[in-house]
Amino acid sequence: MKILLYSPDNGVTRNFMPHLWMFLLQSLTPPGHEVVLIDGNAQPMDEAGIAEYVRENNIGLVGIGAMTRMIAKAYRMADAVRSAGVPVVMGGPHVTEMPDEALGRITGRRHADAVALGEADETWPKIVADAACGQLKETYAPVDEFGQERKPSLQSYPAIPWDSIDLDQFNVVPKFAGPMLKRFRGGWGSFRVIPVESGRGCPYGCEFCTVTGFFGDSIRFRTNKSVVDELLLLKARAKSELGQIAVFFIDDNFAINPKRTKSLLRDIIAANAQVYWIAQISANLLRDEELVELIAASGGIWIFIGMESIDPTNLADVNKGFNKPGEYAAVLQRLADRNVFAITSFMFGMDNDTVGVAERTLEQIRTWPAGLPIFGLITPLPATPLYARLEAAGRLTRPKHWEEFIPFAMAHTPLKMSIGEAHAEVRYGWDHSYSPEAIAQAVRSHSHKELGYRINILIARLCFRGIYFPQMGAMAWLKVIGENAQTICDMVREGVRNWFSGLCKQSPRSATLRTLGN
Ligand code: B12
Ligand code: SF4
Repeated sequence: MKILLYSPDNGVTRNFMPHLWMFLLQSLTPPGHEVVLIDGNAQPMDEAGIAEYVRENNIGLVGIGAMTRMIAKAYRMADAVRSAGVPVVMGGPHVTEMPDEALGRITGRRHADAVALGEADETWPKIVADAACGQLKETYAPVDEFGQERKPSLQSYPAIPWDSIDLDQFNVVPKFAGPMLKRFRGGWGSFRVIPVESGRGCPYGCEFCTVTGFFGDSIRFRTNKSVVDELLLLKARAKSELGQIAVFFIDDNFAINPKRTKSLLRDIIAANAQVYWIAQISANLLRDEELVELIAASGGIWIFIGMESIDPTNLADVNKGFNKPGEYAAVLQRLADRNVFAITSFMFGMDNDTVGVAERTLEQIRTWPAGLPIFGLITPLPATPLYARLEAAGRLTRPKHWEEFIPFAMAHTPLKMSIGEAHAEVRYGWDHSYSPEAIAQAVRSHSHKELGYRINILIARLCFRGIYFPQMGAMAWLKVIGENAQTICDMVREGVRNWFSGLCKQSPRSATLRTLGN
């Protein structure tokens, strides 16, 4: 049987990396079946397009996975596939929380023939076998023989064949520039961000987050060896293609067990498996100097930190009191001292937020080493404690906000400001962090560092700007480049000057211009 795994886009931003579940399920598919992957972010497709694709390619089963914000598109695509006579199985966080919606038990509008609840590592082979003999069941749940939920162990994690998977659709280097860039400093003919997981689960239970409910508070890890082998495979592929890869460790909290994280990072260094990597780590765990040293030495370049708010009352309200705003500056300085930078994520519209929260937050941010601040709105995702609290209080204004996804729009009324005011705060945060002046200032603030680090900050800021300001397509990019021409030209001039004067001495970690460990 030929199986298509499809991940929808959200129509607003392009993900900079593919979703891991597709590669994982592909690797877990029993022999005898062919699996093709399409990520809507890389290969935009509409309903007619997917129907035509499944017909022309003789697809026998389509698997669709989606987060809540992509679910409306996922359902439309599923409807189109089913109209073409091909069965659909859906999985992922949204349908796990709302299986009846996908199966049409509430509205009568059915979108999926089957849903895979929770982690599907162990149920996927069964789903494929049932589909192959035309006996798909409605629901597949990861349970043991007594009907108790079973979380898959990651000890026997499958080897994802990164050396042979077709990754063309995930290369962010434009086709025309590839051949030329292959010869540039260790090879930049391709650049891909690849998702890798080293563990699952987070026990912290923040009120707005689905992770503790979905993956559970039991934390599971892969063996160090299997992670190291995966990095070596990826590194070898990038080298053979004269390209680059960066790895996003998608663990919810990569350092949730600092002892284990340190041992993994030591093993990565010992095996010369360093690649540039990004991970999510909560601020409280970054107090540990040794951990931060190892992060830098093993290739860590960006750490995503869910700061959420600079107001301890807000943090306590959402059960994230372990975040201490008073220590944010020290944590970020500790990282920046080792040339590791932070993606700092904030949510506005929290219960103690009042008008002016964005400027108050920016005042703090301006005192920190410049990184990548991002701003969103607190969103009640289905099955979270936050959703239940707001529903009980009658505060949900769009209880089924996912039926009509609107980016950066509240789905409930904040307590101390209006919905419109919360939206304006988010806009203020983005406007004042991603204007050409703000980008130039962020780059300048690192002028004591090598050029490579500043190029890293510049490119990252230009890309992240697109999370809020629509930036899809060549024209949008040309406009952004034009607006930031001064900063870009300054850096090009400096690079050319350095090159001519032979002063371009790069440290082993110089951010964007060298290949790690080659
Ligand atoms: C990496 C990540 C990202 C990456 C990008 C996603 C990517 N390309 O991988 C970035 C940082 C960009 C990101 C952004 C966002 N994310 Co995010 N992200 C994650 C994270 C940490 C890991 C995802 C992952 O790969 N997990 C590992 C894989 C193996 O698990 P999985 O995807 O769930 O797949 C398993 C099962 O669900 C199932 N399955 C999944 N799909 C399918 C499909 C089929 C057919 C089947 C059978 C089974 C199946 O099988 C898999 C194996 O067991 C998750 C949390 C988490 N731990 O999952 C949050 C998470 C998915 N993100 C979340 C959110 C809310 C967001 C944002 C909206 C945040 C924001 N406010 O901006 C944005 C939206 C981005 C967008 N595209 O529009 C939520 C989604 C909740 C929900 N109900 O939708 C999660 C769960 C975290 C949370 N806080 O609750 N995210
Ligand atoms: S620390 Fe992060 S992953 Fe863990 S529950 Fe809180 S928001 Fe979710």
